[in-house]
Amino acid sequence: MGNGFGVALLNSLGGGTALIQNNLIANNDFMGIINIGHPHVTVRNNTIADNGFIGYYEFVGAANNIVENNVVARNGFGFPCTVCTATGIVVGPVGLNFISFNDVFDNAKGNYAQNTGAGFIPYTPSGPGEISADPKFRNSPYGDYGLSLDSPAIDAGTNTDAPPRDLDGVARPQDGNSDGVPVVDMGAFERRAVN
Ligand SMILES: [Ca+2]
Repeated sequence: MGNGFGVALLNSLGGGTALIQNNLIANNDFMGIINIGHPHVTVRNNTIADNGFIGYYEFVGAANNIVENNVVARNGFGFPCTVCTATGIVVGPVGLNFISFNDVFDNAKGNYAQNTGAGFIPYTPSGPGEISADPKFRNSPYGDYGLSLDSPAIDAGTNTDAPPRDLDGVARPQDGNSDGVPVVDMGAFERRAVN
């Protein structure tokens, strides 16, 4: 937190893969996650919020990436960008990604776009489960990005491939909405079941 970038992937893994999960990436001056040139990256169960510029940004060569179970909220209020049409999730020129089960909300310039290299164009994520609703962090001004009891991100992710514990070590999934079915929450923090 409080850096220029949260996570930067700069084409250093060659043909390998990368996994970014269970991170709180907040209040950085610039991008939350910047991915220049990496295919086969998985971005899962991160809370990416209140960063000055774009929450998740891809550029040339980045494709076939999985972006799921994240909260991407309130990014882009600290950096002027007249050509940007989104500051939530911006995919690269190829745009072949698997984007599903994210809460992408209230990003300054818009939630989704594709950067073709020549400019930003509209982008609609392919996957199911995308929502755009206030994630209702418990107390984000004081750094608490856990979910309030009435957060729409609770039990709204996918259990498939979700990490077995959250950033605080809480076991996933928990039945956070008391409907009898434990489902993973979006973001880095899993709300404990009441009972
Ligand atoms: Ca849950």
